[in-house]
Amino acid sequence: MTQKDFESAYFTMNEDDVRQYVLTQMTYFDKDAELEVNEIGDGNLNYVFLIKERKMNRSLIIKQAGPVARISDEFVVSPDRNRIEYDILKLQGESAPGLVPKVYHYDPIMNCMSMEDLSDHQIMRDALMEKKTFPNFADHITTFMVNTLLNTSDVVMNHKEKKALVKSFVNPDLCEISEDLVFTEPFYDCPRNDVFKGSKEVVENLIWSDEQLKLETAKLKFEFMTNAQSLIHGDLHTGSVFVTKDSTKIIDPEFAFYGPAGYDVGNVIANLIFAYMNGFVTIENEQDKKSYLAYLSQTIIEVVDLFKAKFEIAWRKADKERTAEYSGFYNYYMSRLLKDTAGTAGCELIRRTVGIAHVKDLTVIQNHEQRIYAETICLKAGKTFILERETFSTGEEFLNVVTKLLDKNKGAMNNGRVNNSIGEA
Ligand code: SR1
Ligand code: MG
Repeated sequence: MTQKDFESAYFTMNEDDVRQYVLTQMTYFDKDAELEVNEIGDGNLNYVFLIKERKMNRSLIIKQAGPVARISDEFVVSPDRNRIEYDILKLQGESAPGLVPKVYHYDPIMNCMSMEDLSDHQIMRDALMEKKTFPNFADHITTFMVNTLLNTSDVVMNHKEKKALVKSFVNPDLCEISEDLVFTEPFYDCPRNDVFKGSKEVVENLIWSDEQLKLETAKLKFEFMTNAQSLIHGDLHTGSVFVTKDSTKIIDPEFAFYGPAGYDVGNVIANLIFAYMNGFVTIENEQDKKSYLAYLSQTIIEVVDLFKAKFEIAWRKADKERTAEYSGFYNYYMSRLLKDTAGTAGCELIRRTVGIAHVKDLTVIQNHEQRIYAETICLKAGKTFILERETFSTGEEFLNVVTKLLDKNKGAMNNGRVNNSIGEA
C-alpha cells in the first residue's frame, strides 16, 4: 500500500486511507494495531468512518467533510464546517456536559475530526420509527437547548466576547443551504423541490398559491439571517440525536452559527410531529397507536414547557446584562423566542415535505393514500405555525395544532383511503 501524504494537501479519504491516517497521524491506537474501518455515514453532507480495534476493544469515529454535499454536488460546501463542528462540540460539551460526544482531535488540512464512538446509541429518528420511546429525551434536550442558547447570548455573555464568537462561527455555505432549502425553495415551484407525486396538487393549493404565507416566510428568512441571538445548533432534527433509554447525545452541529434561538426549539418540535404522523398512519393496533402517540404528545408538550421553565430559572439565576433586568424584558424575550420557534417548526414541516431534503418518517410510508394524508397534515400544521406564530406560548398549544387538524380531517381517511377534502386550503 502506498504511503499517503496527510500533511500537505487535502483529499477525501476512503477506508484504507482512514486506517493509515489513524495509525500515522493519531496516537489513539498502537502503531501496529489491526483496525477494521467501515464508512457508516448516510447523512447528506459528510463521510463518517467507524474504526474498531478488537484486541483492546477500542473504537473511534472519524468524520471528514467533503468539498461538495453527498446529497447533490450542486451544494459546494466549505470543508471549514469541520472546524466549526469541532469547536462547537467542545463549547457545547462545557455548557451541556454529557449531552454531546467527546471530541479528540481536529485536522485543518484533512478537514477531519475524531470523536467518541456512540455505536451503543441509535439515531433517534430510526428509533422512533421502530416506535421506541425515550422518556428522558424532553428533559435532556431542553437542558441542552437552555444551556447552549442562553449561555451564548448577549443576555449573559460579555458583548465583546460574544461578538468574537459570532465572527468565529460565521458559516456562510451552510447558512445558504438553510436559507434556500428551509425558507425559499419549498414555497414556490422550484425545480430542486422533490414533491411526492400524489401530494403535488395539495402543495400547489396550500403552499405555492398562498401569497400571505410567502410574505411570512420572507420575514422568517430575514429573522434567520439577521438575528444573531445565540450560537445555535442549526440542524436540530431527530437525525442529529443519538439515544439509548437513559442517554441523549446531540451530534452534527455543522450548521451552527449565531442565529435565532427558536430555530433549534422549532426544529425539535417539527421532527417530533413527523414521528407522530408516521405513527398515526402506520401503527395498526389501536392500543399501540394510542400509547405511542400519547408518548409523543407528552414529549412535544414537555419540550416546550420544560424549555420555558428551565430557561426562566437559568435567566433569573444568571449574572445578566443590566437592561435585561428591566421589568417586562424577560416576557418580551421569551415571546419572541416562541414566535421564532413556531415559525421554524412551520418551515421545517413544509420544507421536509416539499423540498429536496426529506425525512424518512414520511418517505417510508408505503401506502400512497396514507402518505398523502400524513404530508397534508404536516403542510397544514406548518402553515398554521407560520401564519399564527405570535399566538403560541405553551406545549399544549403547539400539540393542539396537530390534534385539531387530525380531528377536523377525521373523515378524510377511511380504511387507508384519503378523500378530496384533505387537500382543501
Ligand atoms: C444539502 S444538505 C440538506 C439538508 O441536510 C442537512 O441535515 C440539513 O438539514 C440540510 O438542510
Ligand atoms: Mg446532519
